[in-house]
Amino acid sequence: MLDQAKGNSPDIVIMDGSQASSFLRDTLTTGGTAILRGETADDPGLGFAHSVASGLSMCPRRLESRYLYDRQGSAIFDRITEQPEYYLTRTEAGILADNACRIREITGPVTLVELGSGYSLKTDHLLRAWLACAPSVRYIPVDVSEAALCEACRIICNLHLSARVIGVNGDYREAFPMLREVSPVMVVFLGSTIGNFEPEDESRFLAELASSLSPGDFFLLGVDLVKEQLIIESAYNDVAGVTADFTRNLFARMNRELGSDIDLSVVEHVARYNPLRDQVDIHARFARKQIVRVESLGKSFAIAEGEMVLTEISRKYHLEACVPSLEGFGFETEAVFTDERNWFALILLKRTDSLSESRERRT
Ligand code: SAH
Ligand code: AVI
Repeated sequence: MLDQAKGNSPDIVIMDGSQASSFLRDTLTTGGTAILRGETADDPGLGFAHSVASGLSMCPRRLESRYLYDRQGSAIFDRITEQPEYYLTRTEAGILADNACRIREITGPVTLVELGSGYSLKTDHLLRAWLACAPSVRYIPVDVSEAALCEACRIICNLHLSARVIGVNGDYREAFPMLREVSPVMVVFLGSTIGNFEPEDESRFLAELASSLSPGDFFLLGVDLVKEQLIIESAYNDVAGVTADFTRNLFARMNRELGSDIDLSVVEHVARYNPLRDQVDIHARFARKQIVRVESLGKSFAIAEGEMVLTEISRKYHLEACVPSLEGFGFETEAVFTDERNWFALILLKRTDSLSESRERRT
């Protein structure tokens, strides 16, 4: 649940390559909070328009999941995390609460960079562990959702007056060139958000991350583990219908930003677990034919009755395969923390001295 702490909104600064690093250094030493707006931040409409047009031209059609998170989408996701069926957030928060101090012992006083931070609610366990050992903490949350990022920065700075917080509004990769500047660092990627990548995108992401980190830097990764099908499928089909609202919001966003004119009552949420691929496939099923317009591009797409449009995948992991695979990208495992049911894992990795050896092992 979001904290309603009152306070000023952080300043928004438009980021431009070289300026970003001096701005980063200054703000991290003087304190306070600000948001850097990256090149991949969502401009009103255009990036989204091209992504939708490209996704609806595919066969089968599929949309990019990053666009699920506008102001409304982030707020709906926050409600998903409170649903009784959605065990992921609760379980990971428990692991963090139990192990944040141990993680800080291993890493020392590194800067925290969090990818896909959302409202940064679980991160508070880490921030508190860092502040229990030192008077200040440097925290850089990175998220495409400007609304969630601003809210997170505002709440953290009100709760922890000595925290130095710079939000980066844009794609995860926007933060990669900064990692050398702020090393020693721990990149934090929670929530099993890595599971929303296709396998080849995940590999590209891990390779780029490893080569952007300096030897000795840390990576803390949350992954949802393979378990009974019914438990996983229920998490994506909550009885209150909040996950269905989340899927539908992508089309509501198309109406708001692209003039798509979709009848939202025909958009059904379908989430099924595929045990052969260890992944949940989330589709929007169109109960009736629709013409979807993308006004700014002058394009229209006819979606047939019964057609399914893929909006998201959520992959689940086997620890025995996942840990060696991560090591193949140039990490060594420092610790693995799980809950008592083994439903979720937090893996603490350290960038090795050289990437070439691990590349050889991977190929
Ligand atoms: N880490 C939080 C939020 C997870 S939801 C938690 O564990 O609860 C996924 C978050 O990643 C959202 O806030 C979304 O806006 C962000 N996100 C999704 N795709 C992204 C991308 N390509 N680049 C940056 N942020 C992204
Ligand atoms: C952010 N991500 C890890 C969530 C998940 O579980 O895959 C997104 C989500 N989609 C529907 N429910 C939750």
